Amino acid sequence: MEYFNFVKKVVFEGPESKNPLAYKFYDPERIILGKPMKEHLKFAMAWWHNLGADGTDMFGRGTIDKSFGVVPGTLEHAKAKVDAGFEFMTKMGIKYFCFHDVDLVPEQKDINDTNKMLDEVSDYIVEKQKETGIKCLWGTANLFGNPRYMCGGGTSNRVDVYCFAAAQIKKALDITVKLGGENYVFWGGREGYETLLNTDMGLEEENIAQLMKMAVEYGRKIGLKGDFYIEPKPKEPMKHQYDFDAATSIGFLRKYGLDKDFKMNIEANHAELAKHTFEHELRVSRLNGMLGSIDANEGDCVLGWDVDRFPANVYTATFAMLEILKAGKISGGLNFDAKTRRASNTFEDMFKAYILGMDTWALGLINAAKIIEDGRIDKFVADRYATWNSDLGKKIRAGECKLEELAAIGCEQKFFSAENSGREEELQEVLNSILFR
Ligand code: XUL
Ligand code: CO
Repeated sequence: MEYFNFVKKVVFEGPESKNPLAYKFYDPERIILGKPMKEHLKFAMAWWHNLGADGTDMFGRGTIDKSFGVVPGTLEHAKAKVDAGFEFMTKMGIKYFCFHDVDLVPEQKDINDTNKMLDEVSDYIVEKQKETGIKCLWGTANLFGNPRYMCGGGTSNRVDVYCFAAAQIKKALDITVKLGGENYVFWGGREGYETLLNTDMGLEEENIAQLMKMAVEYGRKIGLKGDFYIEPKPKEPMKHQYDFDAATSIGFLRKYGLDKDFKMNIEANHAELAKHTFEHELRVSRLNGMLGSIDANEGDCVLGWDVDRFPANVYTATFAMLEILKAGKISGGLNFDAKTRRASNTFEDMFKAYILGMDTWALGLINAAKIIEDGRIDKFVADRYATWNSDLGKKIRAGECKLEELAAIGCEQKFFSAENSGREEELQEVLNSILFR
């Protein structure tokens, strides 16, 4: 059965094209900085939004029919989603997908029944992978949807809930490895708290670290070779989430000796919720050798919550691609953890949304390469720190100075020279002239 008969294949037609179902900038074979675009941009489809999100919001029922012709909540529907997903990825030329356990099958009353369904549906996915060559970028367990996780999974106050979380993680790891999944994600939506009046923060953090350790041990035993990722988010659904941002998460990983196995999966909209820019989170991760993967979406500056819009902001994608290019190779890719708006309720909208996202990141890549090749911004930054290349600067950086010695030099200076402009406006103009020439 063909679900999306309005298009055979989405192909690159170039910026002049008026065809809404064609790429204007994403040209998979185009060489950028010595590598084809398709290698720079490992795009992935998020199973949950693309095959599951039906436009439901806090105020109203779904607007988008994702039944795919069968009754939702059945095994038949889970398989129809596989068919639709693989048709979508094949037509779009997307080579990867990401999933939560409960995206693949509806959660049953008894976890053993859910697990049996997962076995059957994952067998079916393996067949489709063999036919198409499509791979799994990462898998994860949903430890936030079911009411049992209302007080957390790995940070629950109850050991029985913690074991349930362990059972879901174990199975999600099994399925990730079975699907050849390259990496595994922890996103801690319920791993946080509402009030310290009822919370033992120290115990909760130690417990989730322990759960992560056990997950790494098991994952390595069954053959997961890639990275484990933490996906930081400051809040929503919880008021305080332990994985607030990259810096907090990296500190946590180092404290518990998890930093060799884990990296960051940075999501643009989560960075914004933490009042950071996306590129800030990427830079912090990169500088700590922890830039693993990306959830490519964006927020809305007028709204204060996680709206998971498809990325359209070319400046943001440009700054993000600069960080990725400077990181060199990352283990992950660009997962569109994004959903069409409630009123964009046709399957055509689904294709157009991914085309927008992929074209935006293609422009980001093209622009980032231009900025690197132009060199003016990198040179400005290097020059701005030139005094650190003096003998004194080198000596300080080598840890060979005492505070008294520097204080004496400081006191010799009669006044502060104000000739130290950061020239932000000039640099923004340089940026625009590189981007739009
Ligand atoms: C929620 C979110 C998740 C993770 C995976 O904000 O981003 O979908 O990406 O659990
Ligand atoms: Co995400």
